[in-house]
Amino acid sequence: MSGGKEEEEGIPDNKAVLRDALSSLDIRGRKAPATDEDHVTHAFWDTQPVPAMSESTQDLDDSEMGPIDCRNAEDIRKDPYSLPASFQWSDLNLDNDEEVKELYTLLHENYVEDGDNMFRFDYSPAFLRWALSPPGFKPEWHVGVRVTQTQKLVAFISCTPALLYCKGVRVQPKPPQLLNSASSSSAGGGSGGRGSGSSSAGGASSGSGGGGELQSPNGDGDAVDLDDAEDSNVDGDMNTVEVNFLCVHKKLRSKRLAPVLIKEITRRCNLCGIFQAAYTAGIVLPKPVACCRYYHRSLNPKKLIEVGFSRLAPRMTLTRTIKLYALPEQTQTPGLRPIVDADCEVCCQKLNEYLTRFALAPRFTTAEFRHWMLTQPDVVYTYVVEDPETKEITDMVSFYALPSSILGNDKHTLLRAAYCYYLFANKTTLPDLLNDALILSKRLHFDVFNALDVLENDSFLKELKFGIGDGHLQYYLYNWRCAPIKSGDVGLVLL
Ligand code: MYA
Repeated sequence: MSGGKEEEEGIPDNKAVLRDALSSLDIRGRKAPATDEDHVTHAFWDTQPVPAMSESTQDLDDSEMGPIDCRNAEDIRKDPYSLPASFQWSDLNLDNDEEVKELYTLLHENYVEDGDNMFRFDYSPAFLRWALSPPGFKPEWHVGVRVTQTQKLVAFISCTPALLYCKGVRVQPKPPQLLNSASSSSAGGGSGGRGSGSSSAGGASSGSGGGGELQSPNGDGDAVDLDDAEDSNVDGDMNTVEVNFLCVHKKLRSKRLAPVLIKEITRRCNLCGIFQAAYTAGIVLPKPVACCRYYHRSLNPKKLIEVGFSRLAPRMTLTRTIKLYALPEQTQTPGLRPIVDADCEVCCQKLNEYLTRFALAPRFTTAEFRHWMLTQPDVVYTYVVEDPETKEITDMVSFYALPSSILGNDKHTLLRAAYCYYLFANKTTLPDLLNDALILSKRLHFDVFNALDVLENDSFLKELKFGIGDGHLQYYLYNWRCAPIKSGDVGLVLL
């Protein structure tokens, strides 16, 4: 290792690494060349239990849906994957403020940027602690990589437990008796080879399984037993995880560190009997289960234009634009108020019930609901509508706070964005409910309100003057084969 800036930063000084990082950054800054994605090879993903890009999943019926690769926790390697020399694994303890700060700094400097490298997500320390510590979380699922000599945190991946349903079927490993009779497909889990395909798929939805500790999936593609959801995770016994915050320091990019992180977290989940996962990414990998779009509603158009987030529409002046996006001071729905702890049980039931309408959606226990929905300033905000006469909670809307650093702007450094999270509306119309969410976010000084075209969000986007974003968000399921899902049938929102 030589002296200079890199050493001060605690990262080995390696010109080739730096050159790789810069060239890959350069590429990320531009649109990917037009290419037939079906024929791109993926040295890592082609070894994983995910459908190949070339695999046609369009016509899969529900009986063919299910795990791609079936293994037992006992067959999983006990030792961590090897890291390149001079790096070591390091689980982050998020009870420790210093370690949260380290994660914050890694992501603040190296996490997701837009295609033009103008904005970078700036998840706050409080947000990260919230996002990574729901009921049933495991510290060993906060996987860090440090430079051994300096102990600098240079890479990270995490997952949190979740209960997910896909087309009425619980996303989980194949029940034991089906597993025993499964074909000898042994791919995935990071050790190479692809599952043999339909021979091992479909077990979970056959309706013939069940027994043992794994509950029989509800294979009717219709109603879902919510008691099942309640029971399943009281003690953290979840069957799926949501993977997030994969990040490699810019100076260590393109060195195939990401596959090692993914294999290691997969191994750790497999050892807990978890073989399926959900994740989202801006890029196309084998193989998206759904492709969603972000929409943006200007709250502070002047600032959004100044920082290059939006442009003045043709023939529009700034004054007219400000007027176009102006909102009332006060919310309009009678009975709208912040959620309180006592609302959680009934709201959780109503949200779970609402989520059964969607092909891919989670179910929450009351404890999880409390964690994810109770308002924490600058992290997450939830409001309910209480009928002024009956006192019944009829509707709920929530949004989370995810600012972005503004890169290279002299006047502004932070873009304050609210993101639409979970909601249900039994009485108020979605446009009315979301209009109030816009008013509340404006009052909380957010600059923009973002929403995906998931859930029934499509029903308010146009009316409330959302504009379509330029990126896509791909949804993925690991080790789960199923037909593609339309964005409006997605009921899952990842942070
Ligand atoms: S999405 C957010 C991802 N993070 C960022 O975009 C932050 C900025 N970028 C970076 O930090 C790096 O560029 C990353 C890649 C770390 C993304 N998801 O090490 P490499 C594949 C999955 O040389 P680097 C989120 O957090 C790529 O196709 N794979 O590349 C969800 C190639 O494989 P292949 C990705 O640029 C994460 C290989 O990595 C992604 O230095 C879900 C290249 O590796 C990506 N976003 O580092 C993870 N980007 O050759 C999957 C690149 O095959 C979870 N790659 O094409 C799977 C389930 C695990 C649990 C299972 C439990 C049962």
